[in-house]
Order: sequence, then structure tokens, then C-alpha cells
Amino acid sequence: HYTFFQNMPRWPANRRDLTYAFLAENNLTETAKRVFDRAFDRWAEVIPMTFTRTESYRQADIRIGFYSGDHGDGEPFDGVLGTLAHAFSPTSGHFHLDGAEYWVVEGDVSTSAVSSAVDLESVAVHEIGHLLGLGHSSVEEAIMFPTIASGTRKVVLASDDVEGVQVLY
Ligand code: TQI
Ligand code: ZN
Ligand code: ZN
Repeated sequence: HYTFFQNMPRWPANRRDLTYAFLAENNLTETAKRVFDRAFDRWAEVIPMTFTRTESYRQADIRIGFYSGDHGDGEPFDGVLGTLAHAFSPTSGHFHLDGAEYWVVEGDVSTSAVSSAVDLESVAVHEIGHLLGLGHSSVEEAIMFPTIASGTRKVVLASDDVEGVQVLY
């Protein structure tokens, strides 16, 4: 079953059309940016919110960046595997990914030659759930379940995810 963060933080009614931007110095490819576009779209399909990519990192509601090790927020990344990414509850908008991971941007993570490969879209969909105010779910099929088997891809919202986010919005 879905959960929320303590005190059920969520984006207020006057902030339902959110923007997101990528840290310029990461120099992400358009292909990588489209992975995030798709991940946002999966949530936007089920709630009355929109997510629009913007070039203005400073003004974006949600700021996405890849960082390695200590990056100044007290939650250092730990190298390959372990913590893959973290996102903070509404309305902080911080979405950080561990630059040390072997991110699979396109292609099939289950046949990757790298045993520690991680599917970027799976992690993005999960972290956006946190950005929207969802905690972890006890339902194994849910995107918000706290673990994912290595080499797997899970990007389709389960009914549990949909029900949870629709309570918030
Ligand atoms: N990062 C954890 C996560 O996003 C960070 C975290 C731990 C957290 N406890 C939390 C965030 C409580 C919010 C609230 O869950 S992670 C997965 C999964 C991670 C894990 O790197 O461990 C995914 C990131 F579910 F697959 F294990 C993304 Cl999809
Ligand atoms: Zn961080
Ligand atoms: Zn999580």
C-alpha cells in the first residue's frame, strides 16, 4: 500500500504546472532528456498536473542533476550501486542522481554487459513519485516499492501508485 511523507507535503493548488530543467554542466544528450520527459508523462497522465522542460535551471521547479560523492546537501552519493538517486519531498524540487552509476539510457538493461547497470527511466519514475509526495509502498509491483531487482526495468505505474498520487492531487 502507498504511503506519504510525514505531514503529507504536496504541491499546492497554484503550482500544478511545474517546470523541470537539467544541470547544464552535465551536458545530457537529448536521448537522456527524453527519458525524463517520458517518466514525467507517466505521472501527468493520471493527475491534473503538467511537467514542462525548460532551459532555465535557476527558475525551474524541479532541478535535475547528476553528481558524484559529496555534493553539498548532506547526502553524499556512494559510488556504483547502493544509493542510485534521491529526490526530496514537495516542494523542494531537488532531484539528484549518482553520476557513478552505469546508467542505461536506451537499450535493454537485462542484457547489459555491465552487471551493475541501472535503468535510468525506472529510477526517474520512482524519484518523481517522491518529488510529488509519495513515500514507499508495500506493494511489490508498485513503482514506489523500495527495492528493484538488478537488471530490471519497471516504468509502468501500478494501480497502487495511481491511487496514492490521486489522493494527493
Ligand atoms: N534512493 C532511495 C529512494 O529513492 C533514497 C531513499 C531512501 C528515500 N529512503 C527514502 C527517498 C525515503 C525518499 C523517502 O528510495 S535509492 C530505487 C528502488 C533508489 C531505489 O537510490 O535507493 C529506485 C532510487 F526502488 F529501485 F530501489 C530509485 Cl527505483
Ligand atoms: Zn543530493
Ligand atoms: Zn524511494
